Amino acid sequence: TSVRYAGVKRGNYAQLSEKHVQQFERILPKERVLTDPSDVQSYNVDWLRMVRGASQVVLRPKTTEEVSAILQYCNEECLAVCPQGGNTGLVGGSVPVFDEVILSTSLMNNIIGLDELSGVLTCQAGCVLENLETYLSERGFMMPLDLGAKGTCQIGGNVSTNAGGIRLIRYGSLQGSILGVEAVKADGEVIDCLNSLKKDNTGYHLKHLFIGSEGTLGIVTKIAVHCPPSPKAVNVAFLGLEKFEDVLQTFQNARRDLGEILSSCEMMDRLSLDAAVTNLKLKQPIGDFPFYMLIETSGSNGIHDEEKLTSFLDNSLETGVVLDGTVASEPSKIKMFWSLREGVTEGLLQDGYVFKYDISLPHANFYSIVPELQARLSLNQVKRVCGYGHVGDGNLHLNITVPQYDSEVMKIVEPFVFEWTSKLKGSVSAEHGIGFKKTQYIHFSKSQSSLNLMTNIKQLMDPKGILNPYKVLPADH
Ligand code: FAD
Ligand code: 2HG
Ligand code: ZN
Repeated sequence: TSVRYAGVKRGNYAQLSEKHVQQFERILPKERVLTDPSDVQSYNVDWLRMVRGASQVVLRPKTTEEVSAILQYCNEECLAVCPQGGNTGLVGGSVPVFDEVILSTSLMNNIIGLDELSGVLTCQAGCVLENLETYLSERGFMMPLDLGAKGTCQIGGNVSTNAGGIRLIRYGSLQGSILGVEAVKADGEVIDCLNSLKKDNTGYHLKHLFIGSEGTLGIVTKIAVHCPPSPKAVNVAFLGLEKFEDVLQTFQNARRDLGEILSSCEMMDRLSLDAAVTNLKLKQPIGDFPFYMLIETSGSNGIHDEEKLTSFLDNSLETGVVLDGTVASEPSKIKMFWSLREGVTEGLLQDGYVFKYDISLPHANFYSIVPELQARLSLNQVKRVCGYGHVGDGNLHLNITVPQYDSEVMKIVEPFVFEWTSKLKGSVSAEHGIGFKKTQYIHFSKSQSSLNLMTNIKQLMDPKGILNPYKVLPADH
């Protein structure tokens, strides 16, 4: 009964009993302890509907104190806990593997405040990213990150996965923008690193233990994030290109010609765009091309930005590096362009089963794995082999779709993709994390000594291993 996934065994944790539920109902009001299977079900399944847990209870705290009391009790009782934010994670980290208690942060959605002088926003971990964006835009600010899941993902989930997305090229990784974190350790102790200072070198930078550790070292309860002012002008160019070398050339030109106003540089191949256009019935803004790019500029002076963008586009078209293009400046058209890029993930899901890889590669080798895999896989085996992603940041999303899961395809693709990535000194997880699905591949991107240190840190912070077990660290560690 204890083996649900090949090779993964249930740890020696306590089984949930009536006594535990009663104690949870002392810590939280009854209606925030979900035990009815029909209420619990959706929390057990991930966004991709590819992994499924068997938890019997969902806890919905509203405060740090409640999270602390829950963890203290779970630690005493040796009950495993799976932290869950918006449940949009793509590596199976946000749902239980067996019967872990689910701790959902959805009701921890208070915005604490915005310091309009420094641009620092402080809020609880369960705030939905898009709601923060709306709150900020009403006050002349914006979030330094944006991703397709913004309507559902929560800032605590973003911090815990160190989410990347489409603005990273301009505003950098969350490791830079998150100034402070409050988190609860496995034993219930509240770690207050909720600084809102840009500069603070007083000892170890402990917030980084929680940024990107996917709920294995603590539960993030509050964050302070440094927010840039809203741009006065935004333009998005949607471009069609002949070959990948032209994509790279255009990226270089954009960096040089657009300089500080470049705020996004994304690419999609034809099959990726087709997943959004055909499967989601979206309108394609330009004709068919082997490659597409979205280039966004944001700045403080519209005339200046347009001048730069026009000269960049004129150049690109004159030299033939870009074959066709269209520019949007009105919010509705900008949104329409982005919905094509952001719809790819959902579009691909409609093909059937998706083999999903999120890899960092040197720019020169960014796309070559896509034609390589297209050659290795025949079209009767798969529906689609496509690549898209954050080309400006060297992050490729390689996706292979099949009508249903196929072990023959799997054998061709894995470990090939990981070996290819490792040989090029890339990363086997650029932004989605390791979660449950990638633990056995972490060594392709982490040395043995690094893995040992990770294990030591885990042991120190969560000696009973109750926080998000079976995730991030490989089973033999
Ligand atoms: P969840 O999925 O609920 O959890 C993710 C992980 O964090 C889990 O391991 C969970 O246990 C842990 N966790 C969640 N909240 C907490 C907390 N408060 N404390 C401790 N641990 C916690 N990701 C990118 O990086 N870039 C993208 O561009 C991007 N685009 C996406 C587009 C779509 C359409 C979808 C579906 C996903 C996309 N993702 C992307 C992946 C996902 O949205 C991000 O990983 C996001 O940050 C997850 O946030 P969440 O609130 O949904 O977290
Ligand atoms: C994106 O950039 C997300 O759209 C999802 O990171 C990538 O689904 C994917 O492969
Ligand atoms: Zn991405």
